[in-house]
Formats: sequence, structure tokens, C-alpha cells
Amino acid sequence: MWEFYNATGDAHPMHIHEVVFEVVDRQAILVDEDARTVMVEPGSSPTPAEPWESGFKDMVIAYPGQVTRVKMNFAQPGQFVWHCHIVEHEDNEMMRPYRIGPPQPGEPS
Ligand SMILES: [Cu+2]
Repeated sequence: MWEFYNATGDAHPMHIHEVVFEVVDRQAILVDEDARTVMVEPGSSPTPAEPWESGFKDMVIAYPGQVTRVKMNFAQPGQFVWHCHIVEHEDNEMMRPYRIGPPQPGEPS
């Protein structure tokens, strides 16, 4: 289960390479910019995925002020990326690596 905490003012279409996933739910979050923390809003309840989000996906929209949860099984070992599909975001650090399995030769430590 991955959780995308969106503490920005924009919706982000998040894409995870090499895997398909199911959208589980979304829930309100609280952002404390002074303390630089984010947490699930106490007393809030998760909202199920929308009807059009049923089935396996490779992209999900992470809305502002919410955590978006997705679940998946990683079967393919290797090094991949996950990123926002908005190019300006992707080019400004919203493309991140992830690895399945043991470290690989030449991988940065
Ligand atoms: Cu984005």
C-alpha cells in the first residue's frame, strides 16, 4: 500500500512505472507548514475510490489536501520510477526512483 500525501494546492496525476495498482481510498489531511508536518485529519474517514477508478490502473489523481491510497503487488525486480504526469512538476523533482529486490551493481549507495 502506498500513500500519496498531497500538501500542495494542485491535483497531481501520479504514475508508477512497471506495476498496475488499485485505488483504495482518499482521506483528508492536516498540513502544518510551520512545523513542516502532515498527518491524516483526526476524526476524518476514508472515502472509497470513485466508481470510474475500479480495476487496475497505472495512474491516479492525488487531490490537494488528501492522502490517496493505492495497493499493488510488485513482481518485477529492478529499478523504476514514479512521477507526476505534469511535465513541469516531473522536471522539478516529482520524478523519484524506487527499487524492487536487492541492490544492483552500479547503483548509488
Ligand atoms: Cu504534479
